[in-house]
Formats: sequence, C-alpha cells, structure tokens
Amino acid sequence: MSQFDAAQPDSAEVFRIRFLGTKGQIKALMGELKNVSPEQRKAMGQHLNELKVLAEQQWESLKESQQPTVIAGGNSMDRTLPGTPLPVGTRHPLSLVRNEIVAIFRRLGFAVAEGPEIEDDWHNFGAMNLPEDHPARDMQDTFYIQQEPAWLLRTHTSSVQARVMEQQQPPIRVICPGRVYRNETISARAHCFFHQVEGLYIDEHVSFADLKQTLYFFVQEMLGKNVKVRFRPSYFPFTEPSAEMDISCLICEGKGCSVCKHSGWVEILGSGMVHPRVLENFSIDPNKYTGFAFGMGIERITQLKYQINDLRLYSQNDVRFLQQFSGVV
Ligand code: 2NM
Repeated sequence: MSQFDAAQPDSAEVFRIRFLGTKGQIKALMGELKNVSPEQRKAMGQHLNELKVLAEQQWESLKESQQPTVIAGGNSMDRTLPGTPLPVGTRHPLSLVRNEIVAIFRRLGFAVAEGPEIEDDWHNFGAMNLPEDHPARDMQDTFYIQQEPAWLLRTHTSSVQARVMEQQQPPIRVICPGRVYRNETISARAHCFFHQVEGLYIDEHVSFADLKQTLYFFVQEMLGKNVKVRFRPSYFPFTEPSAEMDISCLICEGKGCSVCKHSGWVEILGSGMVHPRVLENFSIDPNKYTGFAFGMGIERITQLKYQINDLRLYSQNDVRFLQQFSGVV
C-alpha cells in the first residue's frame, strides 16, 4: 500500500503537506527559479505551474475518494470495505432430475412444451376423454378456483399436450414437464402438488413397440443399463391399450424391501396408445395417425435416484436437505 492510497484516511492531507504546503516540494522548486538562467526561467516557470495544477488535481481526487458515500436515510457506507459473502444456492433435486429427463428425451427428438397451471375443464378433462362422471373430476381430487365456468389447477400436464394438439398437426413429438395439483392430505407419501413429465408422440405408423423401446431406452439412460423393466396392462381414459411400467427395485436390487413392498419391482410410469377419441378431439384422423403417450412423477424418480423417503422434504426448503445437492449439475 503506497503512502497515498485512498484507503488511508489521512493520505490527502499527507499529500498536500508534502507537495503543496508552504514547506512543500513545489514551493521549494519555485524558490529555485531565481538560480535559473534568465533565458530558461520562463519555460521552467511554466513547467512548475503545470506541475502545481496536476498536484492540486491529485489532491482533489484523493480528498474525494475519502468522502464517505451518503445514501438515502443518512447512513454512510465505506465503499472500500470488502463485501459480506452471500451464501450460494444449490439446484433443487427435482430440477436436477427434471433436467436429466428432458435431456434424454431431447436426444430422441422430443421438443419441450409448457403451459398454464390454471386450466379450464376442456383442456384438463374434456379433451382427454374423461367423462363427466369420472372420479378424477371429483372435488376431492381437483382444486377448483371457480365452478361455473370451471377454472381449476391442472391435475396433470396432459392439458399442455391438449394445447399442443390444438395448435399443431402431426408429426408431434413433445414432452411436458411441470407442476400439477391434487387435493390430497399431505403425508410422507402424498402431497397436494407434485411434478410430472408427460410425453406424446403422434405420427403415421407409431406402434406400441415404439412406446416400449422409447421408455426402455429412457430408463436405461436415466437409471443405468442393469435396470430391468416390465409392462403391466392398466387403464387410463386417454389411452387404449394402457400399460404401467415397473423397474427392478434399485434400493434392494430386486431382493425385496419397503420401497418395493417386498415385490422386487417399483412402478415408475403410466403409458399407452393415445385413444382415438382424444385424436378426434383435435381433428387428427385416427385412421391415418397413431400415437403413444406416457406420464411419470419426477418425485418418484428422484426418490429412487437419491433415496428420499418423505415427499414433504421437497417443499420444506430446509437448507440442510438442499445443500446435499450442491455441486450436482
Ligand atoms: C399418463 C399415462 C398414460 C397421457 C396421454 C396424453 C394425451 F395427451 F395424449 F392424451 N398425455 N399424457 C398419458 C397417458 C399420461 O400419465 C400417467
């Protein structure tokens, strides 16, 4: 640190006394003028005046840099003090897993689509072939914001796929990640909101074999080459036929534990061939086009990947939980 560092509280005054004071160096040089030959005296005088002006400027700027900055409210702040370090946040485990899922499907040519969390009845239920009296429409499961006309919190991201089909004819290849809401009592195993990735692929000649191979590829990329899969027949109103996919339990490697309820298998997603009525709802000709669709919960896959056994941890924002994912990209 030099003698005239702005951080030194008295450096302007030290500078003034040394260069500009009555006993300062510039005054002393001025005194020497009488010893200079008359021819050189004028030029020398001009140089010394320039030096004096420069020294005065330097003195002003030193004084200025030492002024405490006055901010609104009258508090003063020393801008030369080092800042207080701020704690750096970490990516949420659900975001990490969502990003991974999205990256895998993007490599297969799926585009990402997003849509509103507040929906009307048509995009969430009607277009998805959910009849008026279907239990998923019950007050118990759905958060209604308004009854007539109905505004609700989407219960799945199929509503986003409805909006894609409304705007685009096949080929369609999209995945829809997002938050969905269901009116459930909060516990370790259920929450009133969770996160989904749904996928939709419609083109000519899309088959159930395409569905199986796509989802098999996904699981191998996501959870490793050793994981086994099986498909079980199931039912969804928007697909026919429908199937649920299980994977061999990663926690006990199929031997039997509480996560797989001693069966060796855990369900990770639902899927099926898009119901012809859903295609017709968007003027997509079911005789020309077929499609498959699937939906998975991000929480479930995160649980398997990181062994998180309580859903509430995801939304409590306890830094001791969140910090465990620091450095994971
Ligand atoms: C699931 C399971 C099976 C699905 C269907 C559609 C659409 F838009 F094509 F109708 N989107 N998502 C679907 C199918 C979702 O979630 C468990």
